Amino acid sequence: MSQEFFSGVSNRILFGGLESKDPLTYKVYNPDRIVLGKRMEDHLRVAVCMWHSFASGGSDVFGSGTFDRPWLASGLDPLAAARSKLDAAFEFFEKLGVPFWTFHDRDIAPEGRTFAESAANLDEMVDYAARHMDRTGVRLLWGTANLFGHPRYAAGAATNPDPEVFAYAAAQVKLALESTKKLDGANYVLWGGREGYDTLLNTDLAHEEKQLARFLTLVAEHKHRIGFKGLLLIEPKPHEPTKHQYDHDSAVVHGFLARHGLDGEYRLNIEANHATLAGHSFHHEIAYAVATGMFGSVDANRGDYQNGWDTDQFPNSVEEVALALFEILRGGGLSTGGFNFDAKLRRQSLDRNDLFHAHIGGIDTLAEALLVAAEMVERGAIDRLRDERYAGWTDELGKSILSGGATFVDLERRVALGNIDPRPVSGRQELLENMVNQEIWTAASRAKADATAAK
Ligand code: XLS
Ligand code: NI
Ligand code: NI
Repeated sequence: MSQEFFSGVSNRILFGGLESKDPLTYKVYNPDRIVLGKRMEDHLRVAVCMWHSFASGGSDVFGSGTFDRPWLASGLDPLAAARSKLDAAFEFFEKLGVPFWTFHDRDIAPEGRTFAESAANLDEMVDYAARHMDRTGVRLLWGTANLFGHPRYAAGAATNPDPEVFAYAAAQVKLALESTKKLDGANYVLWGGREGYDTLLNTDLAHEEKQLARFLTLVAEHKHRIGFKGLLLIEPKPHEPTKHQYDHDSAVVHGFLARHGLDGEYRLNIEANHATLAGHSFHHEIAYAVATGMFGSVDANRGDYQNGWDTDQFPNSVEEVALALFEILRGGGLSTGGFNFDAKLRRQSLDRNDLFHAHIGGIDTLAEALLVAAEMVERGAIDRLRDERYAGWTDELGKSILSGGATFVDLERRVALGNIDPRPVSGRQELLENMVNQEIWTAASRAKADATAAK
């Protein structure tokens, strides 16, 4: 056993219930609790991310890292440091009791002086991670490649004006995909990174679109060639790091994929904060993906409504997550996807235990939101009002329109005959909003009653 890093937490974090005075317990998350016939853990499929939680030091544009992450110190042997980072990470996953983790290739293995050296580093660290996974039972939700950190990708990876950069990125994704397969990953993620532009004055949009489509086609081809069974996921984001990112939001990505015949190969990995940045609600992005059959997985961080950048905070709004989960449950739930915490501590959160508090709060928020969403589904009142609103479409008129049977000529004739005279009806928005709040308050008081009964 390697050196213990999180020595302030000696045991696994357990369910303590609402009355628990111990901040290092789950207040709501109870992995074995059955919700709509399924274990809570299997509904949520929570994953911890290497990137923000272990690979970043807490630097921002005004200052260097603040976090106590000794494996990031300068002058260490890069592979020894990479091993300590994974040791600490797996100690954390195990103590937190989560079923999954996620990584970028460069999060777990240092970039070497040559491509061959980077490849060898990755190979070695993938084997090292595999041993930790076997030992702990923690599984891989997704792997991905970092195609944005190195200066060679300053003008993009797949959409770089230089085909040599395209080739380099392809080689890197090939290895990251193969590594994900080796670790039995449930999905592989592509976030655009620097696929976008800073100024149109130097950018050939049509050419870059062709390049990106080619790249995504090659990824899908290689997935099939190696027999990777997981889903390929694209993560939309409207801007940052580039002024405009091609994968702006769910609908834009869906349109792009459909335009290039790739919508059967990819699903969406939706990040709450990216929805905020796109001027959408998280609810909208999830609902769009579910409605179009494009839903895959969730990056569960939240943004800040005053800041225009990706603040990647841990989720803490039950309402926001409950609305998203309501759509996910109605769509049949998560299959290979999960909820990963692509979220980071604030720069002043310096204690080792802060990483626990952040994840415990985020996981409890998901758990409470799941209870609310499950109630909304079970009670069915919101669905009934929605169905009522569309009831006309099940009548003869609605059916003949949708089946293509009725032309404009037919419709004009019917209206002119005077037997069509629509009357506006209420959209009942306030009533529906009250019903959501009622579920939130009910779930809260039920949890309180559970806690009292347990005493
Ligand atoms: C950055 C993205 C990134 C992806 C994985 O904003 O959220 O973290 O999730 O590359
Ligand atoms: Ni993000
Ligand atoms: Ni993300």
